[in-house]
Amino acid sequence: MPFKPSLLALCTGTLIAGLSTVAIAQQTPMDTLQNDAPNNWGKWGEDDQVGALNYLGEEQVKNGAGTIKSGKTFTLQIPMTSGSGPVFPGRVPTQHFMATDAGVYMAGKAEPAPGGMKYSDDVAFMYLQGTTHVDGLAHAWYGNQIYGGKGEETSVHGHTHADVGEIGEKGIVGRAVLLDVGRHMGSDDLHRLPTDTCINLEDLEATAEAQGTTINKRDILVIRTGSIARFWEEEPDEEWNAMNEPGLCHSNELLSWLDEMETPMIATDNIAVEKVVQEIDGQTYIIPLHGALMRDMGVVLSEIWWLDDLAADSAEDGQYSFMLVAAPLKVEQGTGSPVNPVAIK
Ligand code: UVW
Repeated sequence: MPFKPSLLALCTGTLIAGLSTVAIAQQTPMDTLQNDAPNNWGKWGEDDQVGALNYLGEEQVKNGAGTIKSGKTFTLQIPMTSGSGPVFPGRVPTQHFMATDAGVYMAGKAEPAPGGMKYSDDVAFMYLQGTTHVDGLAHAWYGNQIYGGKGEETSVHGHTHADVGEIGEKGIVGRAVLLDVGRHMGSDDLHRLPTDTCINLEDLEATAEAQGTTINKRDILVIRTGSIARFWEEEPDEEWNAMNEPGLCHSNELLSWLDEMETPMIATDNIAVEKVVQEIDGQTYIIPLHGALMRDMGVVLSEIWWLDDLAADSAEDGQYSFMLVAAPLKVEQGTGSPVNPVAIK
């Protein structure tokens, strides 16, 4: 039944507008789903804005550095191609334009600078989640509360709480493990999961075991499905489609494990970390893990990573742990930010 606010609720809502506190929480199927699931609101203080990233401190940076053996580096962003890229329905790929190039000199519209120098300039229009990106904790919510229990009105005209700029301020540095579920459970040739595959906790554990990887508390989890590579293939096994990509599926076991492991962030090579459409107890949910992880637990999500080169190298040398450095841009009040993460082995 749709939520119908009472007169009292409306009056109360008006009174509290701007206070970033919600007096009457709207009820949704997500509330039922999340009834017994972990919730970290208040764990790092009432005004915390970076959630489980608080688990990443100096010790975790040193643990990350401790994994470095060869000094090999891998950049994990997909290419940003003007007008083309895997994006969630409703978004458009980055549009990139030259504002100044040799054409302006050739057309006589500009002269070289004294001394002979010329220069180019460019400009882009982009969804900040239109490439490899990190989401701010305020990016997705259910009911009328975002991460930390703040009111959803904090998103209006720019997030005034838990925006991605806060994560940009902190930066993301630590020990990460690659869980190549695509290689462990997917096709022999492309090491890719079939579309619509649900990845569960036991799949993560089985993958770690097959790889001989120890997952430590506070490790950043980097999960490979093999899915996003379809986007660039001329003859993919299936057309890339945001709505049927393989991904994590909601379960209390998974959430409790992530909570016990004090997981700060999950990054994946698919569009949404999770399987976008999930059927749970006869109810359809779209991106329920965004609600469970981001809103309720403060676990940071990062998507559309390019993991195939790192995964191939890991399969060869057997090293699945590495130092991860990923600094999103300090987009004040932003929902998300492009990022080019670097893995150092
Ligand atoms: C979705 O919202 C589906 O993805 P993202 O978290 O990247 O915005």
